[in-house]
Amino acid sequence: MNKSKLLKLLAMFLTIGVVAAACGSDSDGDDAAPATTAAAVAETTAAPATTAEVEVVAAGSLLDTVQARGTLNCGVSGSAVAFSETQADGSVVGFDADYCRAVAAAVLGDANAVNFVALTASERFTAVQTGDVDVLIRNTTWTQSRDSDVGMDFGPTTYYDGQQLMARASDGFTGSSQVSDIDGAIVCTNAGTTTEKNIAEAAEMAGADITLLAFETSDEVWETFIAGGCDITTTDGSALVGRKVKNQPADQEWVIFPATPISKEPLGPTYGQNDSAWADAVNWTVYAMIIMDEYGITSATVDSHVGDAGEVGRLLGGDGELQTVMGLSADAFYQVIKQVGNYGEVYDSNLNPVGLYREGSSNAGWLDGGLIYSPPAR
Ligand SMILES: N[C@@H](CCC(=O)N[C@@H](CS)C(=O)NCC(=O)O)C(=O)O
Repeated sequence: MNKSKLLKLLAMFLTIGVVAAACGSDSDGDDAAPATTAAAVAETTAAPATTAEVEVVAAGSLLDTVQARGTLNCGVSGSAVAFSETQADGSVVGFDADYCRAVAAAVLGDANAVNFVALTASERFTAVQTGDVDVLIRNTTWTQSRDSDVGMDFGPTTYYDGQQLMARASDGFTGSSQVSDIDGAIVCTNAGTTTEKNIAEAAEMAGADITLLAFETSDEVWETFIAGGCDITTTDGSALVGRKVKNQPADQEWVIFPATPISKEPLGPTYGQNDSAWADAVNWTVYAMIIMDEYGITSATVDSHVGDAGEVGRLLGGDGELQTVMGLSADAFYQVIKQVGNYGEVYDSNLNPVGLYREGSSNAGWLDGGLIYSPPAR
């Protein structure tokens, strides 16, 4: 090994040491320390390899690791109604869970090759940093600090959400209530979330003096709210809708407000930063599902579109396909649509049952006035 290579490797190990120390000082899940994977550092520091040096500097993308392992480790909530709910048999169902399956179908050809890892909000980023999960698909909001300081990269937004509040109608709240109306209230939420920070800031700006109780698990939040230990609970609007459907006791009436959410919560997949091949695989899985939604091609009809001309044909593995150059099989996205479905199928099957519909919402396709949009497959 020549001297310059030795110095570069030394620099790589020093960088990893700094990262590890920074991780140790993390006390707040939402402000977790920067994560830099060994692979990413190696990629940025490695000099052109000669044959003799290959084994020393070889460090590939997580894509290679996942394909060699044959299973995708996917971080989810496990208790997010309609997004990721762990069942009695250990399986996980929901919108987020289906995106885990979609990535497994694209990368491994098998939507069932997923090891679901249930994580609380404050555990989630550390699980990515330590490599416990390959991708996190857990009601996670894309924010500036998570994208930079926390060391994550974010894939396409799969659900445009916003934070709202929920209270009992018997306490005088209605769907038109505002944050200024919660003065003196005890508010429950989850630790390590954007929610916790947004409500503290919104209440202060609205001149409402609140007591904020932050719990590690969502179940604790809901048990406390139902028992009357807090007047208000607050989180992503989709979670409030799901919990109202699932947990509202017969003798209580819960109301959600304000009508316009207090924040933007774009939710989608996230993974460790600086691994472009892995990011591309995850991102284009989502984009392929969005494009097939635009064309109205579903799991039931996809077989009759293999061999189509243009974008559809390319995405399904035909002439001009671009999947193999990404390290995927030519039919990777055919497998996604066949085994899991397009964006709309996954949305409707998981979210319509709790009363969340795309029509008229930001989650409609761009041709229908929504924000769901993909770059072209070309
Ligand atoms: N999107 C927010 C909040 C994410 C979050 O953890 N929300 C909790 C509170 S709703 C959750 O998903 N819980 C699962 C549930 O609803 O039980 C973030 O990324 O910080």
